[in-house]
Amino acid sequence: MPEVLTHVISAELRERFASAKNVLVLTGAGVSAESGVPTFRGGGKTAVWKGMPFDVVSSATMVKRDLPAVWEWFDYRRKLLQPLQPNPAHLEIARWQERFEQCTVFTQNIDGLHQKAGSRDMIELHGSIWRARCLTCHAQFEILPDEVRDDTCVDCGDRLRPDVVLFGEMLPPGAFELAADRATEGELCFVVGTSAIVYPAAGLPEIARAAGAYVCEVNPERTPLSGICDEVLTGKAGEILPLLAGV
Ligand code: BJW
Repeated sequence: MPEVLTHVISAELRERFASAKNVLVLTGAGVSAESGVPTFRGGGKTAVWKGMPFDVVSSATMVKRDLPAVWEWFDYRRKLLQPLQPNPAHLEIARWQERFEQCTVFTQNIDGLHQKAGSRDMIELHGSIWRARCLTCHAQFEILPDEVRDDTCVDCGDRLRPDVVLFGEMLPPGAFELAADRATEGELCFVVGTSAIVYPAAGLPEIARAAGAYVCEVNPERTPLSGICDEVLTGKAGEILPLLAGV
């Protein structure tokens, strides 16, 4: 027998969604879980690499100590990501960008699946696994699927590293400032598939709420942000977000 969906979207959220002009969406690893991308803190292949917890291998210290090991870890993950496709949650968010006057998507994800679903003008808070960056001149280079990536910068000759924000590193210059500005402008803020423990990204819904946005969390589990949300929709993003399509 097919599973009966019991998610209840309140009349208030329906009304706000129907009339909204400026919508914010903060996404995390959970939005890609139904596409087959492991989350960080729910177990799976992203949590440990060759015996090292991800916050050790994905760290600024490791880039200094052993850059080839960092590349090996990111090359491995890019290969796993390459065939994966956006799921109904990514597709619904991309449709919101067509529907609303302004819909800003802040993502902590580096997998590129929002863009594959058609999202545009993303604020990529933690960078992209599909780019490399020069250690010295910071020039950025796209890494195409199936491409043998370069190790050195064609501009200055120094070594390249993944263009991803690792633990202990600052976000890309201006990214958080832009995100925080946008967060103050939204009427409705969705927080989708993030454990909301990594800052400063997890601070964006708090900024939005303080500025008057109605904040709605979509997650199978409660998070430290659940308590400040106006509405918590408990379940998978790929099942819940499409329920708003007809609103
Ligand atoms: C579903 C689902 C489905 C499952 N549908 N949902 C204050 C105190 C202490 C430390 C700090 C602090 N402020 C800042 C820091 C340091 C640190 C930090 O926040 N640490 C905390 C852990 C405490 N922050 C930083 O280092 C940041 N930089 C910074 O602050 O610079 C200034 C500074 C410099 C030096 C020192 C101190 C400050 C940068 C953070 C960059 C994070 N980078 C990573 C790794 C990227 C590289 C890689 O991929 O390897 O980014 S960490 C990892 O966590 C990744 C993610 O983007 C990020 C967030 O995780 P996310 O997306 O929330 O995933 P999960 O797995 O945690 O959660 C998945 C959720 O989905 C769960 O809730 C599930 O229930 C749910 N779910 N299926 C919907 N179908």
